[in-house]
Amino acid sequence: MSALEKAESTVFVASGMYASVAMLSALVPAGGHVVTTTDCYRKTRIYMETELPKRGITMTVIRPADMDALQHALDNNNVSLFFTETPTNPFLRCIDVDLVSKMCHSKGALLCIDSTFASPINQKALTLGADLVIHSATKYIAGHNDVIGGCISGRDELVSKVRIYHHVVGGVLNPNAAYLILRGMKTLHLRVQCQNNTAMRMAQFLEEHPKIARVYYPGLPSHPEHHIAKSQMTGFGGVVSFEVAGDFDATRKFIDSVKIPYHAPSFGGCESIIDQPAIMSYWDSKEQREIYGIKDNLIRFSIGVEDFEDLKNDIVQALDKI
Ligand SMILES: *Cc1c(COP(=O)(O)O)cnc(C)c1O
Ligand SMILES: *[C@@H]1O[C@H](CO)[C@@H](O)[C@H](O)[C@H]1NC(C)=O
Ligand SMILES: CC(=O)N[C@H]1CO[C@H](CO)[C@@H](O)[C@@H]1O
Repeated sequence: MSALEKAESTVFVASGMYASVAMLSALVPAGGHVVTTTDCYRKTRIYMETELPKRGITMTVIRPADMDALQHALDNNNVSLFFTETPTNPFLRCIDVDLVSKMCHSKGALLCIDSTFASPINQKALTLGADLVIHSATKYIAGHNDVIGGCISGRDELVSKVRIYHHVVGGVLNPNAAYLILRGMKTLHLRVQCQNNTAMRMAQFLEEHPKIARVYYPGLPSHPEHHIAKSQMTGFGGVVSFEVAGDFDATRKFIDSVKIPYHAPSFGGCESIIDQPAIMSYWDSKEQREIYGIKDNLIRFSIGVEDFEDLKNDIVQALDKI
């Protein structure tokens, strides 16, 4: 992992979520201030909103492209850390890592990138200026939808602080998970290359389809941060989000009609996975859906290693049903 991310040091832990928690616990002092973005893995945001205040840590949440808001937060607070995904979940927004690292460093703040959506094959955030990179190894790294794990990479001085916290608290990766991750990583470059290619073709195909209202994929020129993605990524990954031209029920019918992808809330594995966030990861909170722009017709499609034509034909027959 250190070789892939060009890091001095890496610590593997029990899950991606725990990697974030351990990093925040070890590196953000009581009374510190953190900045994060609106579009992100929901549990990370819930953790930051509900747990960090207990240690007197305050937070600014910015829109992914709002660099003025980041500068404002840095100018008006003693910011310890900017923690963001790029690409983000579920809209695949991209943050200019080189730019934000310079902004953070000039104010003495650390930059931690959750690079799970990119995988270390498509993006090496440390070489772009980040201080730390986090992955949910549950996704591309292990790549088989059968194991949970996470890791944190960066300079030894920073990763050591996380390791010391981790050795006290637990959250240890179990040996079988470690074995499955090592085994999965042998094909990481092959899987991601295939997923890059199939997802790009799928995004282009969906964007042209009359029953699709909108496609979110950083490889498409229509994506708001396509220029950033092109400059800092070598591929755009396997997740394509899109909105079906229809209401909640049409979208549910579409999801129920696809035959190849599993219905589940993860991504990055060999099997394609499809999910309707309105009734899965965001089912419990209509208010949150509205705040974060999660519409009833939004679909998150994680492309596996199946043949493009098989997946396309499956999508076509499911769209024909609505
Ligand atoms: C899945 C995910 C996590 C959490 O990882 P787990 O391994 O499921 O705990 C954190 N960040 C992102 C971006 C994720 O996709
Ligand atoms: C900012 O916070 C750091 C700890 O993260 C602390 O060492 C430093 O003294 C603080 N600076 C100011 C100006 O309060
Ligand atoms: C690193 C990598 O495998 N990148 C590939 C991702 O997919 C695109 C095609 O869409 C290739 O051009 C990249 O080489």
